[in-house]
Amino acid sequence: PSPADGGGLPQLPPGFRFGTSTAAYQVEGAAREDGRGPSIWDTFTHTPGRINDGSTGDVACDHYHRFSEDVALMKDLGVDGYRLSLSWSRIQPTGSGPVNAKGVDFYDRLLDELLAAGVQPMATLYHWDLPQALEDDGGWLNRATIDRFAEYAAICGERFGDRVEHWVPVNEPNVVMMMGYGIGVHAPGKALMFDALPVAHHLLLAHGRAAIALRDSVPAGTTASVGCANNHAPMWPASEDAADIGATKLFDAMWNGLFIEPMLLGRYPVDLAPLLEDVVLDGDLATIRQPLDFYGVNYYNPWKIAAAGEDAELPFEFRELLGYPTTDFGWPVVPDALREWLIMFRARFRAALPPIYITENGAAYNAGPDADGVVDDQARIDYLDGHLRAVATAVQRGVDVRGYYCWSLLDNFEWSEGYQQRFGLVHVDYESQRRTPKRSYQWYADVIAAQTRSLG
Ligand code: PNW
Repeated sequence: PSPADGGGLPQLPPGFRFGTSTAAYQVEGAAREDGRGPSIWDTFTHTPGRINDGSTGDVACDHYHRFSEDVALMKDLGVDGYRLSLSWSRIQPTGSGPVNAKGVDFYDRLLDELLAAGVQPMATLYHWDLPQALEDDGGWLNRATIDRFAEYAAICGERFGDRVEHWVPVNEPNVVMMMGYGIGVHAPGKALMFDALPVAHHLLLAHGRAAIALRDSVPAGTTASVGCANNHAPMWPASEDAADIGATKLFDAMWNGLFIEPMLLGRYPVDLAPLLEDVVLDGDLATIRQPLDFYGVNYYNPWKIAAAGEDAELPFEFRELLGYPTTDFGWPVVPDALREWLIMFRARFRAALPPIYITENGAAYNAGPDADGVVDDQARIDYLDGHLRAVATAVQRGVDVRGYYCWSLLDNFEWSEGYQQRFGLVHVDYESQRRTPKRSYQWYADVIAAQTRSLG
């Protein structure tokens, strides 16, 4: 290893932002404290049979009470960015009406502590925890939810806009559409198949309306930097068969294009526009296409797609992508696909594309501390190393990537998997709430320290 390449560590350009990422329901706990109202994830996790290990986010990492310790971990790690999400039902317990002062206080204290530690906050307004009261009125199938979201966004802009560096209105609208409303493995647990498409349109409108509300509401003298955090996965056909290629194109349009095209170009992919005709009203596409200060990409792995059989419920099928290592979650590890995807994304959208941040990337490896208390997660180091190098190469090829937020700082509540999948740089013992930095934490600290040195 030569000093020029950071002693064998990935090297990113000067000023590149290194961070970590979490979400409120996955880490906070304190589900019924200080006036927080229930969200659809409280309802979902308390419904028997929904979560693989029967767990809930009631306590999670108890970050609500332990955030100082967690910010100290970030400071020691050397990151200068943290992507968190705000719990809507902590701020507005029923999703509308007056603000819960204690909920706002919590985020005040957290944001202040982050800034004092030299960590710039990126705040997501909606990381899947819709106030249950709004779900009772139809949730994201109801256009009125968008008005409530814009009001909530304005509250957040006004209260936190002096301290939040970057805003993300909606995390992964495609996952919400598919997992929450399409197949029902996430809250609110609806399996509507193609009838879930209106959810995509409403979440896109929520994104646009929140962008407007944030920009209008941040304190005088500040400007809101607004982006997105869209999950993108390269879609690879299972064979050269026309049917498989066709199914792959359709699924690619539903997972990727359905969100990219309206946000960046103000239109739906041609193949999907007819399916949305009834829900798209005049002016909607202009509302969705707000100028973005950055484009956030959550990347984990490519998917392999095949055409489904005749009487299947959906026209596509998901196949195992063979020939690659897999994480403990079974997800294939394909760093090159991130590099290729970023290069394709820039080539295709050019001037329409703002600077990119990788707003999530990481892997589940579930080992805990050994007899010496060491969490040896070399496989996570390899995953992160490969993906950071993929980003570095994309940057060298002209893709404007400004930062990388590793998912996740801590092991946490992994949605329908419960606590069984561990994505953290820091191990969490859920009995004692003890935090143990893993080897990957030290490795990430070394990567960050090596960048600082290369700045001279
Ligand atoms: C993302 N998929 O979820 C979320 O933003 C995080 O909250 C989550 O913990 C993390 O990735 C790891 O899962 C995803 O089906 C859920 O492709 C599903 C998919 C991707 C991301």
